[in-house]
Amino acid sequence: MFPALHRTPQRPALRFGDTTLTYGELATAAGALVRRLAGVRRVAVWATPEPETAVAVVAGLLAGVAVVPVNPRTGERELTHIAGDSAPEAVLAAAGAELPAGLAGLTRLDVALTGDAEAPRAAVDPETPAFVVYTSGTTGPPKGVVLSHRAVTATLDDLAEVWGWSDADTVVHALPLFHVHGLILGVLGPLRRGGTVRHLGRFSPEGVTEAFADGGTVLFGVPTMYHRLAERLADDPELVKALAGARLLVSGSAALPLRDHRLLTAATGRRVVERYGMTETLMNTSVLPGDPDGAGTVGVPLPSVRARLVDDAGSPLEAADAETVGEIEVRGPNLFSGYLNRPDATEAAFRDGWFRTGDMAVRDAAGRYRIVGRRATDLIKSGGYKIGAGEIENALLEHPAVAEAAVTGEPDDDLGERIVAWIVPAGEPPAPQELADHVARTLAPHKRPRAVRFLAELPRNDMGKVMKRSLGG
Ligand code: MLC
Ligand code: AMP
Repeated sequence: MFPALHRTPQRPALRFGDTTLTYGELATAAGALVRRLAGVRRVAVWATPEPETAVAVVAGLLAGVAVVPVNPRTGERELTHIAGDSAPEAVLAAAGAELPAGLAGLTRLDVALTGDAEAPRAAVDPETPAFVVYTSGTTGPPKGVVLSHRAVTATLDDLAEVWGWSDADTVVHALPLFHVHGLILGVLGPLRRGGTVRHLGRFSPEGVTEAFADGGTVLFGVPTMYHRLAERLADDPELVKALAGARLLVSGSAALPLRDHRLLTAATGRRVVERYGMTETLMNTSVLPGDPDGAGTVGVPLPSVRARLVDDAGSPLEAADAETVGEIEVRGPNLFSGYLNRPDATEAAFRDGWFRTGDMAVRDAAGRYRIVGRRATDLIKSGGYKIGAGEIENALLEHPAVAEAAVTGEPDDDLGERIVAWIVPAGEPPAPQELADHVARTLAPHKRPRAVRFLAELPRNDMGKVMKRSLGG
């Protein structure tokens, strides 16, 4: 997975704030943990935006132990579910990190940034699970997506080919390290190439400017981040200079609106390259850098990925007219191995060996896909996070002041979509902030409603089903 650990020990691998680790230092720090992981099958990683997370994940992969990255802000209920479902034998966390009660039963292994052990050189079987990453569905608690070493290396090598990604690149980002985008693309990607990761800790236009003034070459971000950069360009010549000097600007996890594409290109002369992926599939398509007509599309399938559009009956649509809408289905070595403990859900996700993404798209004559919507209205993309309406509704219904709840996503310039809770109160309406805090505490802060609207009753059809479209969802 990481040839540079042994090949170029002097080169910088990780830079988080003032902390830098070379490949040699990463190898010895991870090597020390590998020894302690003997006999472990699955390990949770307390995924703070710190170098310890990268060391812990590298150690897990070298040891052939499946890593379950945990959002350190996960609320009680979600954490109980993740820990119970994935049943890790141990948790890796930076020394001194305070862990919540939900992880208290696990053996704790402290991660240090120094060590004295050689990293193992033996190859891990490609079908070995590398990760279990939790992702929301329309209903129920999040599902654990099992990703093999094969899927991870296939996707990273495809991206390297298409983007000309090499050991000369320093990838700058501020993405969370418990999802595919920030962890697999943003940390493992540079490490597989032998280049450098520069993590900003938290996103800010100033941080981006500084990182590019100091050797950054590639920027990864979700559309919310690019939107915030776009809004700043008119008054910030240093930011313009930083982005204009980047080798590659990549956006993904949600659609980057054309308006932001245009603002960024007009100010910097650079085109933002969009790629399209999913936790279950890793990366499927990318705009080719240099394609002058790629904005507004997610580009073409990656070299080892096959993609198609199908109609409602599952029949392939051959049209390349940029008009005929179908669901995207994909197959290739990038695909996950299944949902953990959910053979039913795994089976339902495939049709004849093709993975059904749920994303609706058109294809143009050049083979580029343009996403036009989603099959499920109950999935919300906010800030690049996928969030199921059902899990938020269930959490809201547990609040004593809530009699009925429905959750929708509304367009939002900054977040893409914002979560709106429609509430029939049980008596005196609660303060909106109280409901937001309740969801943040139970599930996670990014799942909290950004607006709460009170109703006397929810609009329902004859079957009693809430008509979300009449709520605007
Ligand atoms: C706010 N906070 C609360 C709270 N309200 N905490 C507890 N209770 C409450 N009620 C805290 C937050 O934790 C956070 O803390 C701060 O307040 C601000 O939070 P926020 O308002 O949610 O941040 P926001 O501005 O909305 O964040 C925007 C963002 C973020 C872009 C930075 O959405 C983000 O990082 N998105 C990336 C998502 C991502 O990586 N998706 C990839 C999925 S993989 P503090 O301390 O931070 O201030 C995938 C596949 C693919 O999709 O294709 O890539
Ligand atoms: P997740 O399940 O969090 O991995 O999110 C995957 C979903 O994000 C996909 O099914 C798409 O709906 C969406 N997505 C990812 N990248 C893009 C993109 N570039 N444009 C539009 N949607 C995207």
